[in-house]
Amino acid sequence: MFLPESNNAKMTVLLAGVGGCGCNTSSLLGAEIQSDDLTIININTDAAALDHCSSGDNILIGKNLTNGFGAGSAPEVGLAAAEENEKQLRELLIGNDILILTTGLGGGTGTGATPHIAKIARDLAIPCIVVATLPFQSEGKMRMNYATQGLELLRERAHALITLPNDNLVEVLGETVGIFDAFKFSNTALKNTISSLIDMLTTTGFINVDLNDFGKIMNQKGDAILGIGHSDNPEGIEDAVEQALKNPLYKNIDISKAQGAIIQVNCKEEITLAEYNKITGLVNNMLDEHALMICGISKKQHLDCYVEVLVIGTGLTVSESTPATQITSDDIARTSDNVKEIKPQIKHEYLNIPAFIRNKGA
Ligand SMILES: Nc1nc2c(ncn2[C@@H]2O[C@H](COP(=O)(O)OP(=O)(O)OP(=O)(O)O)[C@@H](O)[C@H]2O)c(=O)[nH]1
Ligand SMILES: [Mg+2]
Repeated sequence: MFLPESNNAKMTVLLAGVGGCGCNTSSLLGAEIQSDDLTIININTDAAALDHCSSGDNILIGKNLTNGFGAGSAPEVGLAAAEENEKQLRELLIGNDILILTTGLGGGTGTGATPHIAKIARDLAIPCIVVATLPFQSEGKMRMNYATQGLELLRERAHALITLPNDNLVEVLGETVGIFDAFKFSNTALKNTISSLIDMLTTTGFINVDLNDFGKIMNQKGDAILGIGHSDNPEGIEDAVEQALKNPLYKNIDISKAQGAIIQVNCKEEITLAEYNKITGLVNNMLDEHALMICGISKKQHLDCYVEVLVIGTGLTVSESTPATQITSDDIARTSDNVKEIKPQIKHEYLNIPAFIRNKGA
């Protein structure tokens, strides 16, 4: 049960990247967001990969077990590594209102250690949200099997599980996309998703989505998905809602089946009541009449568009093996719009190379 402990209006968030992919994401986020309410840590069994994280605090797990050379694609080694450092991990978690774990499922460290860290959070009654990528089918059956096993454990232990299948990314981008571009795109999508989540949790808006609200929605059983839409002008509000509700990365999922939804509206300048009602009304019309819906709005001067609409749908079933349905060129354009250009924030080119390729010595 997701039961917030804190009485503070603001929440302290601990973001932990686990394994190569996870640390890539946490590192990217650390370079972008500075907030007193946010702590970022990079957790890995791979000492060399940790050395290249440009932000956040590094935690090397399983040093006695792996000598700092990684978990060698074995989730049981990732789990044992987390167990080796359990005391330290527990101490890091204590005192935070919410934990966000980000990882790439399919390898050793992320797949093995992330469910264990989620378990520690559950023992400590700290609400835990996991944002995870699923491997490409082309990475082989074994990686997908590991990922599926990791997902099962995370479904039991995390309060909310947001998955981003890597295969959907390539379909969205087209078959000819370069592998590095596909990963950059996916890392940006991951980063934007988590960054919006953190913003929503740590910024006090006019109508505030607080941890209690968040908890009610997150307690819906099943998977969660998150969609973001933008508009540069008042006329584009409907399109922004549509973008958020029809995120092509989740094309197998019908958001109208969500049992709970959080809608967060961010605006650069004050929007009208009619515009706010239009946004919430459009989402409401899409959902089942029994779905629980919570809305919030914040004014954000740094926003680079007129309005940003964020929708988290919960109580859904994400089928990782369902083949993708056809998507249109409109969907592709929308997704490219959603994912803003990656700014050159990372000092090391090294981090632009996907972790699991780097680990193969590329
Ligand atoms: N989107 C995205 N996915 C990645 C990236 N790096 C790895 N992945 C995915 O994440 C899965 C796990 O890879 P890693 O994160 O390198 O594995 P790990 O958790 O460090 O595990 P070990 O290296 O075996 O200890 C891979 O099978 C890929 O599908 C990345 O930069 N972006
Ligand atoms: Mg690794």
